[in-house]
Amino acid sequence: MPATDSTSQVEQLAQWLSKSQFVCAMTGAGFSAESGVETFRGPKGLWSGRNPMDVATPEAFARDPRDVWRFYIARLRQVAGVRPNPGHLAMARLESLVPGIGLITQNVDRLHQRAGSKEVIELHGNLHEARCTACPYVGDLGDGPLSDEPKCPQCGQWLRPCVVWFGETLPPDAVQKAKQMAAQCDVFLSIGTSSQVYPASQMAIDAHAKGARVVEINPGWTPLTAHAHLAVRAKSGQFLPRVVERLAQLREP
Ligand code: BJW
Ligand code: ZN
Repeated sequence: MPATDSTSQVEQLAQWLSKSQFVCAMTGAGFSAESGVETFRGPKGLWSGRNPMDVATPEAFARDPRDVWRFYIARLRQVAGVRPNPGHLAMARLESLVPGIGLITQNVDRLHQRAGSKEVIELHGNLHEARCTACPYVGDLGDGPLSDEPKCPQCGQWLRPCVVWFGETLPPDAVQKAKQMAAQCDVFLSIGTSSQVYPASQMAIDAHAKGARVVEINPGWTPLTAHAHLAVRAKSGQFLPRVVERLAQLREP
């Protein structure tokens, strides 16, 4: 029987983690929601009132780079003003409680790193760097570029955010590592993601096919829910710390 109430779900997941050699976690925008970072989809999402194709495609950038930069500068400032939430801290603590962990994120906010997670696979890039559209230059943006016309210090052409837009390929190293991790894990945690964006959405399905237990933590339903061995309808910043605390107890001699 699948666990349904939240205490038995905490126990179930802690038990599975305690028996795992390798755990894979895929996080999405909902993981940072309790830090105050807006999500993408849904009524209060970052994109409500805006068509994603106006800001998250290379075509949009080619059409109106200033508009796209205004969107990303606002995001960068928002992220600079928030902190990792209890979910991020619990994820960092989980590293010391399981033999191996692979943390894959679709988020561009670097909150996992700020919480202390050591190795984070960033599938969709990050908000904190910009790269040149014409030469190999990549630079740190600090807390945000001063203008909405950031240009390359080496060749004078437009810089663009180091994020992955629709229709662009993901960083090949990151995808390769993430796929390897998904293929070898005993438990795959899908947390705070709509599971709508490929190829990130495929990794839980691949892990499932390889025999991993798939666990979703999300207050809402997603296309993954029907495939999950355990679907937890809760906020990650509330649920994950309880699981990690219980796992720590199980680990005590
Ligand atoms: C909580 C919570 C709490 C709330 N606790 N949970 C048809 C047409 C065109 C393209 C395609 C197509 N079919 C497939 C594609 C490919 C496309 C794709 O998947 N599109 C789908 C939308 C259909 N993918 C791509 O283009 C990717 N590239 C690719 O496939 O290359 C090969 C290729 C090339 C050319 C053609 C075809 C293939 C690239 C994808 C790049 C995604 N980029 C973005 C923007 C990044 C930069 C930025 O940040 O601005 O990444 S889009 C956006 O979505 C962002 C996110 O990382 C990503 C996923 O969003 P996420 O994390 O799921 O957030 P939300 O807001 O959607 O959901 C939040 C969830 O949290 C909800 O479920 C809440 O319930 C939950 N939640 N509070 C836990 N407290
Ligand atoms: Zn340049």
